[in-house]
Amino acid sequence: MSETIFTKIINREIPADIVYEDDQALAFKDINPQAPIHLLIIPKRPIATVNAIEKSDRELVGHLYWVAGEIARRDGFAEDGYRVVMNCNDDGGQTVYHIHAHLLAGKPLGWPPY
Ligand code: DGP
Repeated sequence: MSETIFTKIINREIPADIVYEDDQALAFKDINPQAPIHLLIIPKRPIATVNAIEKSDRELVGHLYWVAGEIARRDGFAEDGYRVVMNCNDDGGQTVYHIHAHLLAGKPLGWPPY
């Protein structure tokens, strides 16, 4: 797949406000926040869309959800609550083709999201 801006963030070629990193994942603040807390959690190994997640990727994708909970517990908003969501393709609102979990928190979030 072609490289996206998120690969440049992983490689520190462009700056980002990184809040978590381990061997498999990176989390950083969204440049256009939609909530008081809006983080993006990405795998270091790029996968273009949710459609491209393979069976062998299940542990990696599950890890992104574990990272979300870990950040929420660490930063003290786990009990208040939060949302973790991945957008897929045009109708899902995806603009960067390297899967990312949006972690939104810091206020009561509306549902449905339109
Ligand atoms: P989505 O629309 O689901 O593909 O979300 C992509 C998000 O990525 C969007 O909320 C804005 C964010 N974003 C795009 N470019 C950058 C960037 O260069 N830095 C950061 N921190 N976020 C970015």
